Amino acid sequence: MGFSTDVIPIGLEYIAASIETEVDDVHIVDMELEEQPLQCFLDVFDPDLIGISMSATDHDEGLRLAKIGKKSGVTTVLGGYHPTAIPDELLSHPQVDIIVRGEGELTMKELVQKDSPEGVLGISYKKGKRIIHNSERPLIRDLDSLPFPARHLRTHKYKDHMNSNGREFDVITMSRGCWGQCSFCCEPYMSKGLMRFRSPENILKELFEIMAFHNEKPLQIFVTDPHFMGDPKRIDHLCDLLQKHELNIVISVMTRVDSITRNPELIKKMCNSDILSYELGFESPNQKDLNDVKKGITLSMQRKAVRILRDNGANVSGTFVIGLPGQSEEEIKQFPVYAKEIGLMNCAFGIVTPFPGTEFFDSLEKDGLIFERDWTKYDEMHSVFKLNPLSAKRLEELESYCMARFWTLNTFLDRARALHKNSGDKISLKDFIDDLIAKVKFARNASYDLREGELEDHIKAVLGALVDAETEEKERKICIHDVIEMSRFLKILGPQIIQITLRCDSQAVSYVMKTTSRSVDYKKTITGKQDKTTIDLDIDLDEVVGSFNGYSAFNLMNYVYLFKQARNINGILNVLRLCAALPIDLGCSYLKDKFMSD
Ligand code: B12
Repeated sequence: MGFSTDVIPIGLEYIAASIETEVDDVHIVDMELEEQPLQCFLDVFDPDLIGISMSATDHDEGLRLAKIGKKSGVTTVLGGYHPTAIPDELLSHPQVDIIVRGEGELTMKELVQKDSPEGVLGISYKKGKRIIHNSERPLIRDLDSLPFPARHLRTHKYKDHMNSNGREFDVITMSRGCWGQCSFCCEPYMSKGLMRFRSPENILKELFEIMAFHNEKPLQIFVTDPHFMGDPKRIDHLCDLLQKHELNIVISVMTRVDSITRNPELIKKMCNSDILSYELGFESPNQKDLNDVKKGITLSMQRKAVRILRDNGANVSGTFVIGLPGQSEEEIKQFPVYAKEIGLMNCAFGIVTPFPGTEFFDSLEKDGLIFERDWTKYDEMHSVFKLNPLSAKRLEELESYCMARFWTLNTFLDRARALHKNSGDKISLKDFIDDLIAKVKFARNASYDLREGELEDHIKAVLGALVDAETEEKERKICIHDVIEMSRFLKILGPQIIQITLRCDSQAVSYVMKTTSRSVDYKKTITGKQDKTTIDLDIDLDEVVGSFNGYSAFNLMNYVYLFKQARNINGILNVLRLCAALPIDLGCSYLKDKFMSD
């Protein structure tokens, strides 16, 4: 998910805020985005201590940074979910001095005050050759007592790459912990099932501070709480405050399915208070899986939750985990079918990952099933434990399959229709294409980075999924012109049969659309290509995914050899019509790109 949004280091900002008054100087260096090497910052700031925030995937990188720090004689401290789970393993590395287990604010403050780890609760450290684990620090009960995150120390502008809604982006933490006991989640060991809540007044105060930080510009704020609706009464009061102050902020949250089904009236109020995007953990369409992972929800709750959210005009996203013990290929292929059937508008499928410290890890470890010890592979995109009868490679391909089978053209249309239901307006062609391109960019960047060396097999799984989806979606086809405002587009384009072919090696899948000057008569997805067309575009996926120039350089149309592919003068005229028909700014930039580069 780090490919879809810049990750704002809010944990470090909390820690910086809590020690700011105790030390001469504190800086936050975001090594995800920074172009300078760490050594430059060590040379300039000359720190006594560096603290490194780590998840499992940061294991190697965190140790690399600690090594650089240690070489400069700096005390190194690691914190976050991963170090909390495996303090002994990390302390076995000579470059690591101290681990902060659990929440860091009070522990770090006491550490810098005392200038020694001895007796500081929540710390593990080395004394000679021995590793000492101090007792646990109780969880922070009064979250209102914490200073707000030190946003003023930011040196980057963070963006949500999936939303081009023109709003600036930020994150906020309104509660901590989750009382769920899902066996694969890190929260049970991090928060011991204890939820803590900030008061709505304290949250509002921070929202005002965030608005001032962004110079009162319209904002989109993501709430980091794993279970936003843990205390519905407080949320109800927060909604009163949000409505009273009419802040220009749209809010995205993560919560549990059962909190939605238990509080349908509150959902209505939340949506009316601009809490509009909801991410829910669905995990599986099989009750047995839900029971096995102690999810504590039922399939009918899943369905009901989606309906409540859609009825209130919310954007509803779901996450699923594939590869739980006992799942077969055929079962996994049904995950995206179910996700579409219950009406999810956004969906991600991850490979179930036994993070150390979780109950799931312990049970697989006991049975000797974990074969991968490279923690950087613990990213929910790689298979790390034995799963009969599926191979690790096939499971990883199935992850791509599920994503592709969910994200069909029909899904984009359904989500556009649902999001515009309340206003009654159709979505503009430009907004529709922007949404589509954002998702294609995300898929491309994530695949290029994480599926290196195996891209071809993944692309083939994707092409297979698109054709399988066609069969299953036949009954619930949505008319493009009913959802997208395209009367001008169709008038200029006129009657055409457009074929867009995606190919990899000898495998090809084509989208075929027949238009008149007023409607899109049909759209279908076929294996291979059909002969009778007026506009024929070929996209070589290997070429698209393989040429990587960073986030911004990707322009889908660079790879569509529109004009080169036109077979005769009529073909060229039809392509010209297509470019002219596209929304003015899109059409112009495509044409400009083509003529400038050819
Ligand atoms: C919000 C969230 C996200 C957001 C982040 C939004 C943002 N900040 O901009 C998004 C959706 C982008 C995201 C993405 C991912 N996430 Co996430 N995410 C979370 C979540 C729900 C809350 C984390 C949070 O912000 N907490 C609030 C802040 C204040 O707390 P904090 O960061 O933990 O910091 C505190 C302590 O940890 C500690 N601390 C942290 N760092 C340091 C450093 C030092 C020096 C010290 C002393 C202390 C310390 O002190 C801080 C203050 O108390 C957790 C937990 C959960 N239940 O799901 C998962 C979680 C952290 N994510 C996880 C994962 C796997 C991912 C992804 C890999 C998912 C994916 N497959 O793409 C990506 C990774 C992205 C990346 N490049 O890092 C795992 C990590 C597991 C692990 N052991 O490593 C978690 C634990 C979920 C889980 N499976 O249980 N995530």
